[in-house]
Amino acid sequence: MALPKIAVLTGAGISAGSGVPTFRDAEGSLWRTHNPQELATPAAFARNPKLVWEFYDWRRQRMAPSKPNPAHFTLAEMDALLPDFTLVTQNIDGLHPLAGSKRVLYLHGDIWRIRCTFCDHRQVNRQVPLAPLPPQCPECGELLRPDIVWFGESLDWGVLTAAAKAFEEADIALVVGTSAVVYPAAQLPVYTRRNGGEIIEFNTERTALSSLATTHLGPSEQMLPAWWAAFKAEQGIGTSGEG
Ligand code: BJW
Ligand code: ZN
Repeated sequence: MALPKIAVLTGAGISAGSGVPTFRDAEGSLWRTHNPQELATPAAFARNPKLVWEFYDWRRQRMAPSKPNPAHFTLAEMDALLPDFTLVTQNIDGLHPLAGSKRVLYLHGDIWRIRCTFCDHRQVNRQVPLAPLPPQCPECGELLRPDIVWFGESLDWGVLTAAAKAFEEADIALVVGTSAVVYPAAQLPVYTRRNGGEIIEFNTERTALSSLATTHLGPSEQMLPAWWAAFKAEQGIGTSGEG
């Protein structure tokens, strides 16, 4: 029997166990204290690039010491062992590659990448804190911006298409640590369900997708490794004499 095809959508909750704050759930999560309309939109950046950069520089400083947790490492192992596996993340924190995931589709970009608002200049930049703010393009002198997707901006079309295809074809969609309120990301697991596949949700709370899920499991740093161990045993992955 061929192994089931698995597609995974991760959100901020998978990194909660690594100390990275989420956006919407708990008291003190980011959007409770910071108005996204003032900080995570192209209009906000046009109005006050220094303020927006200070917000992202502060978040980079908070994220820099974070380490992947067992949920990130589990997904890296799945990437290595499963022939038909796609990891799609909304996260910009860089913890999936740090855990060893090789094939990752980044829907909302990467906070450790910076790009020019005018020319094609792009750079990987891990400097914390970043100075001076706002940074300027070394090639044309215009403003640099975080290489992330703000509200009202389009996602990369190639990335989104590849993600949609993976979820359409998947037998199992794992939905890990996302409130599933931001589109188009939240739509992806719906494709799996529509095509007869199942959704397994890992979240500490119920979400907009819970009613479509066949199974709901708790905190991802505990329950994802547990689910994967059971799945491997059931499928005979990693046992001697496997075919
Ligand atoms: C745990 C846990 C533990 C805790 N274990 N779990 C259709 C309908 C309505 C609106 C729209 C629509 N289509 C488009 C829109 C507009 C908009 C949108 O979706 N708005 C909604 C808010 C309504 N979408 C867009 O603008 C997108 N662009 C777009 O569609 O382009 C086309 C277009 C162009 C022009 C006009 C219209 C359309 C772009 C969206 C970009 C999102 N960007 C952000 C910011 C990135 C940069 C930054 O970080 O600053 O991405 S927003 C923010 O939310 C971030 C996240 O990736 C994203 C998703 O959040 P996530 O990951 O789900 O986090 P939380 O905090 O919400 O949830 C955490 C969960 O974890 C909770 O459920 C906890 O319970 C759980 N949890 N601990 C497991 N231990
Ligand atoms: Zn430039």
